[in-house]
Amino acid sequence: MKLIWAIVQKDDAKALIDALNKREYRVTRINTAGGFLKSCNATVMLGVEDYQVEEVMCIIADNCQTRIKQINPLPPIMEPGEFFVPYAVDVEVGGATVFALDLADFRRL
Ligand code: 2BA
Repeated sequence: MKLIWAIVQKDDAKALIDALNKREYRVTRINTAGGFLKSCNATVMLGVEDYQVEEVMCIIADNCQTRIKQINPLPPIMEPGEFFVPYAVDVEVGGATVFALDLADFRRL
């Protein structure tokens, strides 16, 4: 058995969960935030049999898009007479960051 953690963009989470539920996967969604962009994303957690891992990876890939986000770098500490020209930096985010961990036990009690 494997425990899959998929960190996905908030905009993709609903479609992904709907697609997983449609294939009868049970999932838990946790609202999370990335450490770099500090923006909200979603972590989808599911326990599956080993043979189901590849199907779940395909469903994640089919439902999660890569997007470009812009960030504005913080202005540096300025000396008098210096000036800072702010410019946005493009960052490519996602489709999804997925971890598959070996699962020792899995019960629904
Ligand atoms: P964030 O940490 O907010 O990162 C968003 C995007 O910013 C990343 O997209 C990557 O393109 C860029 N980025 C992150 N750290 C960077 C750095 N130190 N220098 C330059 N660019 C950086 P993704 O790689 O697609 O990651 C999307 C989200 O997945 C991340 O949001 C984070 O929440 C999670 N994640 C990614 N890798 C992870 C890891 N190894 N462990 C835990 N969470 C991870």
